[in-house]
Amino acid sequence: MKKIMVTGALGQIGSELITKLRAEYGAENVLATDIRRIESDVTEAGPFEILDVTDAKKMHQLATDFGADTMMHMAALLSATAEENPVFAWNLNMGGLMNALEVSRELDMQFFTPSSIGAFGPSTPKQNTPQDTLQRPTTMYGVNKVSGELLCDYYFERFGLDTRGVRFPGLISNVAKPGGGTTDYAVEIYYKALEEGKYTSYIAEGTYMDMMYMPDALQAIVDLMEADPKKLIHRNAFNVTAMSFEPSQIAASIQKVMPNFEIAYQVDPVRQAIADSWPDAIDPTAAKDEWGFKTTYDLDKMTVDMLEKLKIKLAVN
Ligand code: AKB
Repeated sequence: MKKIMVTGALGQIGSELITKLRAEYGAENVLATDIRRIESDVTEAGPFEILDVTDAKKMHQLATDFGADTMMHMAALLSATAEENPVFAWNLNMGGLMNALEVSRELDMQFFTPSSIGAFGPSTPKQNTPQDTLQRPTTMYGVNKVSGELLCDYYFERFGLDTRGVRFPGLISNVAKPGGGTTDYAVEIYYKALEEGKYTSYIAEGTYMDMMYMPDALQAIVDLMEADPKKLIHRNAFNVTAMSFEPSQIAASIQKVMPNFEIAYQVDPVRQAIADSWPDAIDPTAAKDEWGFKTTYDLDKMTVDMLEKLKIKLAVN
């Protein structure tokens, strides 16, 4: 039985990953950690500890006391926030990752951390972006993600640590809101559709980015961690995606359910520049071939599910 320690457990991915892992492996086998405590299922339905990931000593202590054999390191600043404070982003994203890798090496744990489409840059092929290609990102977040991919590969090659990772696209979810990402518009739009019937997008019409619904993202993490290591040619990190769309297409998908929904545009130059530097659509073939990556939600199916779930959460008709 796995004993899994998760950092950043109250973040957008962590909040739902914890529930999924506790259902798969047993609540007592999943230790959720985060820098803050916000009462929720994450903190109440299983073990929870406060952890600042820059505190290597406490991370080591918690992992040892829990008897963890798997580390899922999710704590990180997203792209737009990292751009606002690059030095802090470097210290948190790289310092936290280094600590998590070292603790995992010392305790011989299996290791997962997400990379991102942000690991690509303007010189990367924009269409059908290959698994192995040019990675010269122009954002601090991207620099962190490429460095992280290299560092995780280094720990695998040098120390034999079982490191695995994916390059997540924008993740769309209805539990915890993302904070400080470039793709966040694709979550906000559903909230605003239900709350106000309209949305003003900070990303320009015609800007394509890869996206995926959270249930598919969580399944991808579990499937990759369970994959036969002999079949993995790559490790850090696999391209994964479910769909690529631009703002008017997600608006059109919402209009199929809410015909009066309206979209307008007021472009934020910082987040637009980040989006422009990322691929339009990445190629997940390596993930499919090496560990059977698959998705179940396309744009319209996701829209129906998002609106149904958010209606209940926001108590709107
Ligand atoms: C962001 O927009 O920063 C993230 C990501 C694609 O890594 N959602």
